[in-house]
Amino acid sequence: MDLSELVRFVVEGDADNAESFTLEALAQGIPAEDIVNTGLIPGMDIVGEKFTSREYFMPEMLVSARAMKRAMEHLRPLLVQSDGKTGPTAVCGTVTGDLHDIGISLVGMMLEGAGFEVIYLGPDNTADQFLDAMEKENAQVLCISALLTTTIKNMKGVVERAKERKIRNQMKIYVGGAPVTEKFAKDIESDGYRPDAGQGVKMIKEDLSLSGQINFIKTNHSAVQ
Ligand code: B12
Repeated sequence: MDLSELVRFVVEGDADNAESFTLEALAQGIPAEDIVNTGLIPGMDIVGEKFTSREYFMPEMLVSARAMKRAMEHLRPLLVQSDGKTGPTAVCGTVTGDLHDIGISLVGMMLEGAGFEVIYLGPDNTADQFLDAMEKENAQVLCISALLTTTIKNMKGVVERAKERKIRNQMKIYVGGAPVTEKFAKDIESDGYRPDAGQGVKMIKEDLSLSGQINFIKTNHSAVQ
């Protein structure tokens, strides 16, 4: 099957065809990861380019996002299939002001697939919302995402707030999203960055096995307001 057709369906915001193509591709044995990486994501990249060149506006971006999400519903069960072992817990979401939740939901799915317990907070979370969830769930890993140059600064706020609440050393904080760079991730003192969900999950797994998954949040630490 030619996945460039799926690219076109996403670009055109044709959710019905994106969905039926995805089902057909799965039936033909094309791996879910390939459908995401070769069909859906390149489609969204073209949508972004069209937005930049003012050929597309918000409504077009939105219908394309819906088409991608419709296809993702069928890929989710495959991406989250794991060996059933209960692994570490990860909290995932986008930072304050950022509604772009497709990428971070993919990160969450792939973490689940790697055996993590995932608490998915969705879009637009304050630092305290993230950190409250980390404490409530005794989570070890925090994955935060931002797609806007105006919202990536809120990632620094999450790291700083974890320090203020004196829980920074009890968790790993990973960052991602199109405007994020390796340098930015270092500057804000996060634990790491990767440009895509697959590489991100690999990094997190390697990191946790190196640090032995010990010493993370274990008590209900009260927040310093
Ligand atoms: C779809 C979309 C929207 C949808 C979002 C729907 C949704 N529910 O997500 C809607 C229509 C709501 C939207 C709104 C806006 N958008 Co918009 N949007 C996009 C678009 C086309 C695709 C984003 C996407 O889903 N990509 C596919 C996913 C899978 O990729 P991803 O998020 O990058 O995630 C991957 C990696 O980055 C990584 N990753 C992501 N997070 C993390 C976290 C960790 C820890 C790790 C390890 C990895 C990781 O893994 C993912 C998978 O491999 C992009 C263009 C683009 N190419 O990115 C513009 C884009 C991001 N949007 C843009 C803009 C300007 C806006 C608006 C401000 C427009 C407006 N005038 O109002 C608003 C802002 C709304 C808000 N407050 O957030 C600009 C941002 C420019 C900038 N430099 O800041 C872009 C780049 C378009 C452009 N070319 O100008 N948008």
